[in-house]
Amino acid sequence: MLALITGATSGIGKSCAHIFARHAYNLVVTGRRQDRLNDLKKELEETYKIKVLTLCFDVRKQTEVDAAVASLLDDYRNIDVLVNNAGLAAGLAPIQDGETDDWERMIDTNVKGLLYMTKAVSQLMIARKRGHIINVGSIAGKEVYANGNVYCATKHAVDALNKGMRIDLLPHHIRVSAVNPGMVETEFSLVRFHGDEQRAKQVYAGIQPLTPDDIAETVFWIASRPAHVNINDIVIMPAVQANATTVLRQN
Ligand code: NDP
Ligand code: 8X3
Repeated sequence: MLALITGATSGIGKSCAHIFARHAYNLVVTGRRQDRLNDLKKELEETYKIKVLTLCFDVRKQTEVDAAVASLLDDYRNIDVLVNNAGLAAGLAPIQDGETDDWERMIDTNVKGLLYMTKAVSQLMIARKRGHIINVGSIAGKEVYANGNVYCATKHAVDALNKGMRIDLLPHHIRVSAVNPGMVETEFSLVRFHGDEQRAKQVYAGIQPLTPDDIAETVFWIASRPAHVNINDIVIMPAVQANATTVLRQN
């Protein structure tokens, strides 16, 4: 079995790579940081005795996405599971003050990048009449919170695309699922706050957030259901988070 995981250099994607490898999947792992991809390949191949191919590209650039997928040879074209995970939030500001560069990064990565990956990989899946696409959405795709405007919009788009893909790919025997997490401690907040470590730390102060492994286990569980079962959509939250904005903190 073979899984392609986008955004495997950190956080949820990296944890997904570990859990699929532990279950004897061979992997294609992607991201923009080749050094991290190299380290991950070495670690996974040594630990789990599987095969790992790294593809370093930016999901925002369709030519890079298409070239990366076209470069897959032989068995690496037989992708059983695509985890559309690469994504980010950039900024947390009222709409009138938002940085347009942040907006473009989020829209280009979370929506257009996911679309480019899906188009390229689903064509390989269609040829084999099998496959499973698992989209990493967010609680921000189910609810809108103050200052989350554009990030929430991109994740609402992922929610809609998850539903649309499931309809369009049904005749081709391709399953489509989504995992929508609440707060997970990764590099997410560091990226959102443009490298401000203090501000990123505050997001998780006084709570036990989800771990990337919590999400990866859910992704793998979805991928490992029997062939006649599809998990459409899961929302997974820390026990101390009731919805996007209601969080029980201990001071
Ligand atoms: P991280 O910042 O830890 O990981 C993000 C990953 O996405 C990295 O591997 C990064 O790789 C990759 N990535 C970002 N932009 C690009 C790009 N343009 N091209 C290719 N790869 C890219 O965050 P998380 O693990 O938390 O985020 C993973 C997903 O989970 C995202 O879609 C996020 O929206 C979602 N999510 C996160 C939550 C959280 O609280 N952490 C909650 C709900 C959803 P590189 O920089 O090497 O390119
Ligand atoms: C990440 C979780 O609550 O910051 O998608 O939107 S949240």
